[in-house]
Formats: sequence, structure tokens, C-alpha cells
Amino acid sequence: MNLKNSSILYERGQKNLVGAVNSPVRAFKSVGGSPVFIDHAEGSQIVDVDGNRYLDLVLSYGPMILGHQYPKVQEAVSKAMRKGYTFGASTEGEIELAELVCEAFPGMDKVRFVNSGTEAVLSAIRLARAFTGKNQIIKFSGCYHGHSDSLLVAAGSGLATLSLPGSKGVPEEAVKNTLIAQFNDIESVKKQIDSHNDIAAVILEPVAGNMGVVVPDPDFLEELRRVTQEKGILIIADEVMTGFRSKFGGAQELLGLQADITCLGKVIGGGFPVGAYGAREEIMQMVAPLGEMYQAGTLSGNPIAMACGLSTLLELKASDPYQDLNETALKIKDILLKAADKYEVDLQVNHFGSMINAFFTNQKVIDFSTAQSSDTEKFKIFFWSMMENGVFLPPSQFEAWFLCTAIDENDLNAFEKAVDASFKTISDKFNL
Ligand code: HOZ
Repeated sequence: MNLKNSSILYERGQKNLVGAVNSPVRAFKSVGGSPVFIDHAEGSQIVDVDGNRYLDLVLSYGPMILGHQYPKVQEAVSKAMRKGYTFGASTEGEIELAELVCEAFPGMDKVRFVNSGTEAVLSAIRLARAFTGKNQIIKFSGCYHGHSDSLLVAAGSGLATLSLPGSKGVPEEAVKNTLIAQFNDIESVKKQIDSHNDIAAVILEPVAGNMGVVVPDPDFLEELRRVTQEKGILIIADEVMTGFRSKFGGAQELLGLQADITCLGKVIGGGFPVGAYGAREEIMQMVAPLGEMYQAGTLSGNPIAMACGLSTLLELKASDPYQDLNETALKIKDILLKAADKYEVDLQVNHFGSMINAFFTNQKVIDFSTAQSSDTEKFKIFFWSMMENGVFLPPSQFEAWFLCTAIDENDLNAFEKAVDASFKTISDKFNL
């Protein structure tokens, strides 16, 4: 596989960028080798600077649900660009996107736009503390909620990829109010609730997507809502990944969970940097300028980003592609499991709507520790073989793969061939 130009850029980038990247997972550290640099992407395909073409199952970690360069979205962005890029004053697009988002989330009367999922979540936590007058939060091991200080404990995503328990530079005081529980284990939540009386909120990804895809047990969510409600503890649903991915709105609705505060990102920006947090009226009344919880941003609600998000959501609303996306996910799951069976490789495939991924383990993956039972050596071989066979996957066992509406039968056939070749390679290497 020719990655000459990518390697040259990787070397050149080392001088003035940290590790030649702007987000650690992109450095391919856990899979080894030189990371690819991208030239362009269109539809379901992404092309690197050496001209290698891949079926894109990274999709910028979620936003590109309509595929790359979707014509109506392109048009909306170009139109917005012709009016200027940012004004430091409000525009109609912010209201239009807010109306659409609030309509799609029954628990959201008001929303505040920010620039990333990290910002959305750190603001939501401040809001939960302001509203309840309490300080502690419970987070789940393996869930990742961005890189703000108080949440870099037992986190998934890049930390899991790099096997880091937390981050240097985070003071003990910043995490002393962060309590850890286990996903899908309500007893671990009850234990924390029973032994602390200053808990403002429980934060979770309703479907975890940063330890690979881990789906919640319906009983777990039901009990979680019950025990938190009993104690006046808020639930913050981090739907940065899941928002508008499995339905027009949130995964929480499909799962029967009613969160108090919801965080969004990724799809709502359609590929531009947008995050958001929203809640019912009485909670959002706390946020400045209505209330005394302060949060601000010069580029928040940026008109180009709003136009991109708005046209993406309008297209999703009109075309309602969720059933088709789910069927594509089921086909992909089937392809993976059949190949695993043929080559006698232990494999679990978890999926929720258009989020999916594979774990090389014989254990059912229900939480962070079972996710970590995956054989990452096998993943490494799988990853590079898939790349060589034209499929771009996240370079980490612990990132979800994403599907877009542009994936067609040809893509699925190509995926099937790549999977067969990759499982054969694994089988040969591990003498299975
Ligand atoms: N899982 C990450 C955010 N949800 C995306 C990968 C990154 O950190 O760049």
C-alpha cells in the first residue's frame, strides 16, 4: 500500500504540530504505522494524499451522516458563505436550528449552541450544578464526554486508545467531585448514590460510543431514571454521538429514557464545529442572560455552521433514512459475523442504528471491562488489512464506526471482500 505522501506530511507535521495531529487518535498510535492524510472525500468515499480510495466508516467520527459533499448541504453552506463568516451578533439561522432541535427533543424547551461536544458537556455540568446547588457528578467508566478536567477519569475514546487512566495536568481538586460507576450496572450507581449526598447529576452516553459501541440494558436505564429522580439528581444525556444518528432526535427516546439535560454535537453541525446543550424551561432559565450560570462564545452559533447543520437536519427530516441505515448496519454485522465464523475468529459485533463496531473477544460486550477484553493485536491486523483493501476504519478498537446514507450495494460488496481478506489474514497470522 503506497502511503508515501502521507508519510512525508507526517514527518513534516511533526515539527510544528503536536505529533503531527490535532487530535491524538488521528496519530494511529495504537495500530502503528504512518497515519493517512486526507485529500478529499465525496459520498461514501474518502481519498488520501496518495490517491488511495476508501469506503469511509469514520465519517469524521459521526457528523457526515449524509456522506461527504452532499449537494443540498454544499449549496446551503456556499449561500451562507456569500453573506459573511461571523458577526458577533445573532442571525436567523440560529433560531431556525434551535426550533428544529427543540422540536426533535421532547425534553428540550431551549437550547444553547456552542462549538464542540466538549464545550456542550462542560456547560451542561455547570448547569446541573447551578440548578441543583450540588457539586458531585457520576460518570461511567469507558464513557467519554470530551476533554474537560472533571471528566478525564476512566474515560474511553483517545484515553482508552492510548491506555491512559486519566490525563496529566488535571488537578486532584478537579476530579474529586467525579464519582465512577459501571455502565449497565445499576448497583454500582446505587452504591455511589447511597454513600454521597452532594450529587448534582449522572452523565452518560445513552448508547456508549467511545469504548466501542455498547448498548444499554433497558432495565438499567429505567432503574437509573428511578433512582436519580428519587434523590433529585439530574440525568445528563451526552448525545453528541447518538443525536440524530438513529432517529430524528435522540437515542434516549428510542431507549425510553427522559434525560433532564441533553448534549449534542457532530450531526447537528453537519461537519462544522457545533455543539449544543438543552433542557426544559426551568433548567435553561438558569443560563445567562436569563440566569446566573455563565457561559459564552464568540463563534457560538456561527452562521456557516448553523447553515450546514440546518440543511443536514432538514434533509434528514425529509428523507427519514433511519430504517435504511439500520438495515445497512445489520448487513455489515452479518458480513462480519459470517467471516468470523468462517475463519474461526472470536468476534462480537455491537450496533445501534448507524453506529457499529467489532470486538475480538468471545465475551458479550456490555461495559468497559468487557470491551477491554477485545484482542487489540487482532484489531491492529484487521485495521491495516481493511485499509489495504479499501475500507477506512477508526484507528482504534474503542471508537465507533459510523454509516452514512451514501453507502450502496457496491460499497457493501467491497466491504465484504475486505472483511474476508482481513479475517483470512488474522487466521493465518494467529494460526487459527
Ligand atoms: N471519539 C472522539 C470524540 N467523540 C473522536 C476521536 C477524537 O478524539 O478525535
